[in-house]
Amino acid sequence: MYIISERINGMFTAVKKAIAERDKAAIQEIALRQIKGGARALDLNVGTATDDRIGAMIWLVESVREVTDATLCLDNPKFEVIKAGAEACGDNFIINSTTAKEADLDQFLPLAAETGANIIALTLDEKGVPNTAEKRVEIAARIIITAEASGITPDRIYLDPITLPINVAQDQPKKMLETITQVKLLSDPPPRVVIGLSNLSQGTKEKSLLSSAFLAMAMGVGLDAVILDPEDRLLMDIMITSEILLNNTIYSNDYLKAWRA
Ligand code: THG
Repeated sequence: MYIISERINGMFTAVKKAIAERDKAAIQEIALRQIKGGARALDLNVGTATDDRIGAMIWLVESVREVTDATLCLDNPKFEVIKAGAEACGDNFIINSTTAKEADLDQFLPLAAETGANIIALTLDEKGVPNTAEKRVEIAARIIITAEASGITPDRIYLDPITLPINVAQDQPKKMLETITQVKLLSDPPPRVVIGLSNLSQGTKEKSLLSSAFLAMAMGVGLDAVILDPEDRLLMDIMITSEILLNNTIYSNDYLKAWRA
């Protein structure tokens, strides 16, 4: 499983404050902790910390780059913010994200093509987030075809079936599992699939349990990557155990210890 850290996000009060005050050490400490926990990439999301999203994104990239070469996942809906982040990165970044809206694909796909970056694509279009798996798969197919025309092979696309909070959309997780199963059949090589796991448990009481159970299910139908907090011990234990059960890593009685080493 490709782990993307969710923690460098202006949604968190401490991060919001660090961005506003340009407290580099605070951001760098989170980055290093998340990598130690098992993150291979770091999602960078400035949130609402400042009106200057471009300046904040560049600052985040530069701050994190001082302490690690890990892949940076540039997370913003605005193309200008992603573009500025991409320039600050140079290489080794993921674009997070485009939608299937024509206006977005027209901007984000050429950036991915030019820079060679992998790109996350949300299965939503001008009509918003679809309510059915079928519609999401249809949008995914459109993304893959449009990307191929720009020279981006399906294995460079991380489709995101869009995770909604369980307390307002309880019918959605099952539809996401159906979507993941089906989009894997769309192309050869297949597209990859990523989810923002914590969206599921936003505003709920049993965050770790909800996240862990759903992660295991999503891995079972072919999830490739996940945005989460690797410092959540239960969640990571379930993730590592699921890798064992799917025969992705070799079993030993000390498999948890071995993975962490
Ligand atoms: N897909 C893609 N990118 C994404 C998401 C996605 N990026 C952002 C987000 N979703 C993933 N990151 C988070 C980070 C934190 C939380 C949820 C998703 C979160 N925070 C807690 C809450 O709201 O309850 C705590 C916040 C706080 O402490 O203030 O849940 O889906 N491609």
